Amino acid sequence: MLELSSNQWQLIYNTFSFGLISMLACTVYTLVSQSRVLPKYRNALVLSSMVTFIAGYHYIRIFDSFKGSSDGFKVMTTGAGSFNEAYRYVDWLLTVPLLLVEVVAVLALAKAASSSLITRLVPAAAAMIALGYPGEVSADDGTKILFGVLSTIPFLYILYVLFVELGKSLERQPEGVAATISRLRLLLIATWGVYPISYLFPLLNITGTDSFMYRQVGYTIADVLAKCVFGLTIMKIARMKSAAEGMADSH
Ligand code: RET
Repeated sequence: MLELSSNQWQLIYNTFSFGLISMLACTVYTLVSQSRVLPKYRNALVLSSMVTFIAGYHYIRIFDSFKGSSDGFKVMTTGAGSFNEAYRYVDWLLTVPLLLVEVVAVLALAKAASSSLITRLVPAAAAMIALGYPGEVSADDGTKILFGVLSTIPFLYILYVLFVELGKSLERQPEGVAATISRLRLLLIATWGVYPISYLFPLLNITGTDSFMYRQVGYTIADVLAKCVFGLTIMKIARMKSAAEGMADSH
């Protein structure tokens, strides 16, 4: 049982509310903007809509779980009826592979190059999340370290593919697009870094109400950046490439 102050409790509540509506609004925006990009980039937008839709659903569940596990400003974190963190891992298991496919889709590379990237990135992303989960739920430091290290291996592999291998295809992108893709990768590294750092909290003995609050608020902000702002950047890239390929600007 964590006894939050009313400010802490309300900050978490409001942050979840903000996360939920950001996901829903972003889903609508990328869905209705389909015709603003060339057909070959539309799949990237569909993927972004799917990611934020799935996340919106999970924020409803997380929000419900937070209210259901609260008694006043006290939150139950263990035992029956406790706050359910597993929703986040289920969410990542679905959305992280989709986010990577989204990046590959917006590049619109030759079919062989896209398939090769996807068949390496998707299993690595799934392995990273699946291996992190047993460590996340374990109370034992040894188990946490073991699964943390195992999960870091596919994480580093994903970064290698994105930064080293994908870098080669950037040279063939139209002017201005390469710079936006570089910014997209920076956004990715800055936001994805939040998750393993927060995983380390219990190992560093950062526990209690403050750490609970920072974790929930931090995850939610990272999720909005990694899914919504990321999706909007993908859309910007798709529009720049569509324009470079002769699509008349609708505005
Ligand atoms: C875990 C376990 C500890 C080691 C590592 C992890 C990485 C998690 C990441 C999650 C990314 C989530 C995203 C969510 C959505 O928008 C599983 C915490 C490396 C990178 C991008």
